[in-house]
Amino acid sequence: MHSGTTLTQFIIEEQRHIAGATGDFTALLNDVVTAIKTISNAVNKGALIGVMGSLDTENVQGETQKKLDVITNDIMIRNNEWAGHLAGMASEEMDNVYSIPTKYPLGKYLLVFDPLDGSSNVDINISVGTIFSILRAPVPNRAAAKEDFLQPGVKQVCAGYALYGSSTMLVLTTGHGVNGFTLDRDIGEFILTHEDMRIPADTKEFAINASNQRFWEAPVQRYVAECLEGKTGPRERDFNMRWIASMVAEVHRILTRGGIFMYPRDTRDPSKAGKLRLMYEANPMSFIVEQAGGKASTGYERILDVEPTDLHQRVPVILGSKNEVDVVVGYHSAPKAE
Ligand code: P6P
Repeated sequence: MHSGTTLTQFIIEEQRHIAGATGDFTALLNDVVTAIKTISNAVNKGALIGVMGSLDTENVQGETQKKLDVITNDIMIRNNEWAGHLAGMASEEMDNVYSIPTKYPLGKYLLVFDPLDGSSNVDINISVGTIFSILRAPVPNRAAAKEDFLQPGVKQVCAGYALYGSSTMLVLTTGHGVNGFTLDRDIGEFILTHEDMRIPADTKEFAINASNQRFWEAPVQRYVAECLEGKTGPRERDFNMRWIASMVAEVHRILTRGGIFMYPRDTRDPSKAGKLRLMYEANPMSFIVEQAGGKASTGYERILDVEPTDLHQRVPVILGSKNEVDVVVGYHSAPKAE
């Protein structure tokens, strides 16, 4: 018999912190967790059950969909649509908001998610994840319209991610710190293994896709160049670099040992403002990072303060160890070099 606190126990205790939370929140989070366990099983079996490879369809982002993108999206929908806790759902894989079928009751929360982040890695067996964010519906028990989802990240009730790696982990916050749970497959329960996760204020490890270097804006060019200069440059220390191309894995590494992750604005398509999506990647991850003592900025403003204008809008992302994020943000407000 395990001695650790189970996620179920933890959620019930957490619910006491959330103003106005009733059993609804606990039951909703349990449904999300059931979906995550089901996704973990599908991802873990992989080729054994024929879920590898791509479809000949694209999602709203114009990205080719993996079979698992669609399968995991369906798992999130099917596990969360029926219980009466939600007024609607939104996903990276769906153009429009998902309306709860009329046969089911409506509830007071909104669930926003990226069902399988980093899915381009799934065929090469690199860690992927699920990212989710829970908001309050402006009008409970009424079918939510797209506008109801367009709330700044500071309004999130809960944010979390599942990491399908060497072990399956669930990391979440409800605004009172960050806690990590590891799936014990023998009993089908998540057990508290990483209590009160904190991001070190300083780091010597940066993460960015260096192949885009020629498209970065000047402040990011300057920051990365100084990292590469190491001891011989103005930062007077050597840096290490990582890039997994799976945001969930990058953020988990930063929560575990510090670091800074950047997917900056890119001059190729200024309208895109970067690659990562605000509502179901940047906002939930920023909530988690801030709750663990880190910082998350677009370079120009706190990510959690960004007022959304579209369900699938993108933002530049600079997050992680707060003193390092401050350096990059400082370069964004420094006078342009003559
Ligand atoms: P690139 C995965 O597709 C993702 O959305 C994030 O998980 C990841 O950090 C980023 O894109 C990787 O982007 O351009 O390096 O493939």
